[in-house]
Amino acid sequence: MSNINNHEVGMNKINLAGNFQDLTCEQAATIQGGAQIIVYTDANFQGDSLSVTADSAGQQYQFTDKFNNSISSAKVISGTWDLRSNEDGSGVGGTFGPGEYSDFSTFAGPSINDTVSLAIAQIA
Ligand SMILES: [Ca+2]
Repeated sequence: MSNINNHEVGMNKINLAGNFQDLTCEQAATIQGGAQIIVYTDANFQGDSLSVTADSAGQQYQFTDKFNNSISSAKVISGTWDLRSNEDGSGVGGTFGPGEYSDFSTFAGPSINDTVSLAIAQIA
């Protein structure tokens, strides 16, 4: 758990708590189910893969070994994930909701291809 750069995370948590009673049971179950992202070292979901899960907002995962500075595609199964190039949460990065991201080298702005070192669960 970290407090780095997490004003947004904190606000999300407050909003979730405040709105909780308005959610349907199904929506609540989805949120309580946590966040999951699967990362791949190559584009198009190829190469080595790693599944990362979080059960609360703000949880961080630091990539090591062959996954550090190597991720080139990802699938966000649930939650929203902030991917950052530096281990302290700074640097280039992006926020990814549920979906498939087949090639990190094709996004607009500074490329995050082969740069990601940290994943932060924004909503879980
Ligand atoms: Ca790569």
